[in-house]
Amino acid sequence: MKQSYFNKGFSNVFLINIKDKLDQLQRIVYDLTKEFLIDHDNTTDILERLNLPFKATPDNKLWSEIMNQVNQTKELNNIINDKEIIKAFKTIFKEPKRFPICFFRARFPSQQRALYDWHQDEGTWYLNNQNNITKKYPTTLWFSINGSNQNNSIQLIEKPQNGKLYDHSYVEGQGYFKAKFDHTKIHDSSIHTITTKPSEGILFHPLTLHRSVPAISGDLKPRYSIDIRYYDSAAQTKIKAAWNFKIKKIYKAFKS
Ligand SMILES: O=C(O)CCC(=O)C(=O)O
Ligand SMILES: [Fe+2]
Repeated sequence: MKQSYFNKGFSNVFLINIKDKLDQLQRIVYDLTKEFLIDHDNTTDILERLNLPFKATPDNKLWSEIMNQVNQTKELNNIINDKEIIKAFKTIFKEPKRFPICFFRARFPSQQRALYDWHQDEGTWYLNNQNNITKKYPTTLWFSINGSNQNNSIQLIEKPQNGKLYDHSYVEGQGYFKAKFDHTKIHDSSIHTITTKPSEGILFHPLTLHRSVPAISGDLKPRYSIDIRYYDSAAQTKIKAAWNFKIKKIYKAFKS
């Protein structure tokens, strides 16, 4: 696990055993979405129900409501703080500490705001100058709630983790989620599309380029995941950022 993380920038997909807590969260998500799913038998296995297609594409308002509601639950918080999750981070960190930015994400069919272009997670908060965010360099554990496949998971680009932070541009409705880099330098063979069963996850470095798999039209099946972030409070990390991104950061700090 550790070796793959340091050589490629991400670990293998692995199982995290938090069955009861995951089950509780799955039920919350189902209750919030059941009326929008195709007609179904509500006695089937909860996982089967969580993988049913929607009747139609949820609009922005509905999507935001579901995201916000799940993000406020104690059941989500219980998962993020679970000892099995911390154990996963202990495979790469000495003293894992929770990072403030952790999200439940619903990738809904054709909901554009839920689809992220190539980015490095560090780039998404780099311009934020708050003390609890800056220079922490958290690792992300992308954790699957209802499974994911080649069409709805994430893709990561393999690269040793001592890379550099690219400049990122702002995407409406998302934030600094678009890395500026030379796309011709990326070979198809270095792009990894993951697949997960529910309760499986993958760890990736804050400089690892990744994105949501682009949407295929007509796909009405939801994909639910949590990006859980911890950093190592025992580590002394330094990274190199693109000069123009650095200037943006200085300018922003100066203005505020
Ligand atoms: O879930 C996705 O599609 C993207 C998630 C992501 O970029 C992240 O967890 O950092
Ligand atoms: Fe990300």
